[in-house]
Amino acid sequence: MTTVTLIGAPTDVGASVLGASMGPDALRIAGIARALRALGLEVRDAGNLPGPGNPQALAQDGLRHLQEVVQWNRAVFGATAAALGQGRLPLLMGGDHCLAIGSISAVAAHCRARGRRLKVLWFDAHADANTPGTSPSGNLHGMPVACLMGHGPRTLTALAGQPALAPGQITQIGVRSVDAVEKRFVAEHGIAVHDMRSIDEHGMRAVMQQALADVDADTHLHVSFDMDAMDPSVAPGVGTDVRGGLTYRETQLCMEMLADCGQLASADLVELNPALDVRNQTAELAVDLLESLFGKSTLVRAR
Ligand code: NNH
Ligand code: MN
Ligand code: MN
Ligand code: MN
Repeated sequence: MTTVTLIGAPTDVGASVLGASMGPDALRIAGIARALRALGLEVRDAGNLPGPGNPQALAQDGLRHLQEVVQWNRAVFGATAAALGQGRLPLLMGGDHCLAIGSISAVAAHCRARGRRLKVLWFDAHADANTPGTSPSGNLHGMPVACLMGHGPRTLTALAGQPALAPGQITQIGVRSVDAVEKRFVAEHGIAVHDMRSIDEHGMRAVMQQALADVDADTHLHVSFDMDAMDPSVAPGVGTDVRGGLTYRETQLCMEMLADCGQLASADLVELNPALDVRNQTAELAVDLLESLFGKSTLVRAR
């Protein structure tokens, strides 16, 4: 049986807009634990990690709140490693997307120690591949992909001792906003990006088949889900919305295909911003998607 540990990381220190710090409680209020238990999973809510407040300071050397981001990511790294060490599936409830540096670094170290292949599926409107030198904002939630590949401040790139990911280990889905210089990083590293145009042209089924083509029985699959991947008409509770995003059904199909592949072993649900939401609908949507990700299906499925 899959056992899940919910890890709350209530912070927005990596973002420009305040409010993602309320994400974990919005997910709890939307019934995340109850919904997963109803699917037969054993769920433990580890509560919220402690960490520093948001100093709302200006960028220094191209980075905002580096110290605070490092502290939060050390906490996330520790909690993620602990859950994995207990044979449980860590589900990080963010918080902004800078926290994926900590969760995925822990996952990478875990996989390295066990000789397992790691594959990350990154759902996002953004590529999150800025570096301190290219970021227009200095916000670290725009840099986790570069950091995980070894480009960024050492305190973040070396969380797991060495870069967590090679470019071939990550596939991005839903991208539609990439900064000018960030585009070069994506191209030069050959990151697999299924942007919205590619989803329009090929359809989500084909895109997901391609994204999962190299996932086998030895693969640890990590899903990092930024709620702004979805269209703002269905997911208004995010800090940096970009029109033209994933529809409800496109996203559900992704989750259903991920459940069918059977290799999910860790996940992040980030960038949910209750301060900008309408009646908690984006949190409820997130719970809906997580149910599908963890195997809820309309009909009995022949596997
Ligand atoms: N690319 C912009 C930046 O680096 C925006 C990033 N915002 C996100 N990323 N929400 O997922 O600041
Ligand atoms: Mn993101
Ligand atoms: Mn984003
Ligand atoms: Mn490189």
